[in-house]
Amino acid sequence: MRLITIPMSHYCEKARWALDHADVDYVEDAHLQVFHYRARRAIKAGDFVPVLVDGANVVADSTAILKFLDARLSERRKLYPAALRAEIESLEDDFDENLGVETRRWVYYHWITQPAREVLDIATQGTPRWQQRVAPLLFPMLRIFLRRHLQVSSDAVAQGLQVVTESFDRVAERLSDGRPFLCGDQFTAADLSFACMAAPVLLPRQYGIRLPTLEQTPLAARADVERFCAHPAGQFGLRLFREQRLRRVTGSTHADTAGSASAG
Ligand SMILES: N[C@@H](CCC(=O)N[C@@H](CS)C(=O)NCC(=O)O)C(=O)O
Repeated sequence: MRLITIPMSHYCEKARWALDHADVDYVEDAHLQVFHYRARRAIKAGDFVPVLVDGANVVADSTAILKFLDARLSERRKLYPAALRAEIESLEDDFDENLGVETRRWVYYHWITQPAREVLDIATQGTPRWQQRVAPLLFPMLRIFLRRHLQVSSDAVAQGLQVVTESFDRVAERLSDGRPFLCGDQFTAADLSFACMAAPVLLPRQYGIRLPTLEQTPLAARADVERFCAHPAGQFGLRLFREQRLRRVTGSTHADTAGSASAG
């Protein structure tokens, strides 16, 4: 299988985690933002990554990829156990469409003004060497494009942080009866999705690529990371990464890749 990604994308991390959970051999076809359009267009796979290519099957969208992989899993490891499916789907949808959109906006807001070298050190992990070479030249244009494309402004980020906080509060409320996972005793797609969509404000060490440390995070963003990491839902997300984020050694489709991922 081949997974087309933007390596830092938390939707792509969701698909990577599911592939690792399913213990499937795959290669990651990683591209820097905007360069991914080329890879995706080549297989006519719609507008977004992640896209999973399995022979003739082309599966676009992280949720569709989880469901595609779920069919291979034993009952005990299923991400969508039948009895809980509706509840899991509704939580997953909420995390993907609300929490994930706002944590992504928050990341771009804080990182887009940072020096190109620091941003690209994280963003280009696992991408082809030619993309790593041209990225610094294109960075000023990329900055303008992404800020517009993702509607990054201080007002939108302030409103978004409210959405993130409310989502964390709802998760904490759900867990307050002592259940180990969002839907009870079993790790499901709801947990996996929450952990990934929350990851930008938690910076888990087990993420599929190396994320910046708190010390490498722009000053203005640190208080948010500290607050969300200390929140009971943040503690839960970090625990999921520690205990459930199994890693497989995966290849890359880019023989000429430099600086590929190492989560440490
Ligand atoms: N609902 C989609 C969202 C995926 C998504 O937003 N992917 C972003 C990367 S974070 C993307 O491909 N953006 C490209 C673009 O906006 O043109 C999923 O779960 O896969």
